[in-house]
Amino acid sequence: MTIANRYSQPSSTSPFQDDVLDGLTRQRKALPSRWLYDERGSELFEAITTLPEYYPTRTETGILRDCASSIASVVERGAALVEYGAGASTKTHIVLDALNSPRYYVPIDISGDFLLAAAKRIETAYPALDVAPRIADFLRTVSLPQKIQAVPRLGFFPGSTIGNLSDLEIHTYLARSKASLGQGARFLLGYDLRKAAETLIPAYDDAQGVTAAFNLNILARINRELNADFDLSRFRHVAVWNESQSRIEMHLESLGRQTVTIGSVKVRFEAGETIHTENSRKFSWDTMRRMCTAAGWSTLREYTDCAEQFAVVLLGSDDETS
Ligand code: AVI
Repeated sequence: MTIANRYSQPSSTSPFQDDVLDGLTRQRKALPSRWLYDERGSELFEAITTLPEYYPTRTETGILRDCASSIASVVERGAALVEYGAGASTKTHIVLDALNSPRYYVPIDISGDFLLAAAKRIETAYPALDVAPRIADFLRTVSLPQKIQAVPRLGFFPGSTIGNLSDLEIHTYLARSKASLGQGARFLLGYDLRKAAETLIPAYDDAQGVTAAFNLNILARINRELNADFDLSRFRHVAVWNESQSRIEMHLESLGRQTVTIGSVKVRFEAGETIHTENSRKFSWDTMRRMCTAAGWSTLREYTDCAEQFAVVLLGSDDETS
């Protein structure tokens, strides 16, 4: 057995294992948030979206309902909707229902089973639509079906998932999606706005403990998939508002000094030491406008709810105006 440090990692065999061993042997322990979403994590996230404290999902859905016809009015008839994420949610239906005879639906997701099941549901609900799912990590370059280049294209990235990305990831994603959607494309982006910590903290640390279970589930996943022995009762979920970075951070705090074994590696925790598991960034209108502009998109329309909690923006090519 070895006590792990950044330079003594055994050769590992999967991206998950690489990330876990790398992240837990850093001085400030951290895990990439994408590993929160195994089957159980995805179920728990679905449950989070219906919590009374978690305003983003219902607020964005309300904005899309209210603004669907305005959005549809700037997308030509017979368009392709390209959704980044598995889709088939209420939000997808709102946009598809509002568009004028949409022709193609291209959902993109890394999780093949989830994607294909979601695509099937859309195919059943919209028999006239040509559904062409792409199994891919949309943070990398995705090749879109050639046939959609002949029709108007609308990219769709709802859910404020953009807030889970770093500046560099956002820039790369927005620039790549612009290049692959092609000239004249439109893009519909949902992101969360800055607001008081009194609203944000309960949204990420709810009374029923669903977000805590979602966060702690990553330790259960490490136990199961990497032969580890995390005692989940010796960690607690913490949500912190980081004002200077404008983000909610999720952490798992060690409730005492302890050593955890992951495969053949031992990892030590001091009491109070945390594993940083997720950033959820909250943007000002200006910050997001700047990021979109830097990636070659112009802001055509901006929509929000009456409490200005959440934003949906419609982007176009930088040489367009509405
Ligand atoms: C998926 N993502 C947009 C969620 C968020 O709000 O950042 C993930 C989440 N984490 C805790 N609650 C929800």
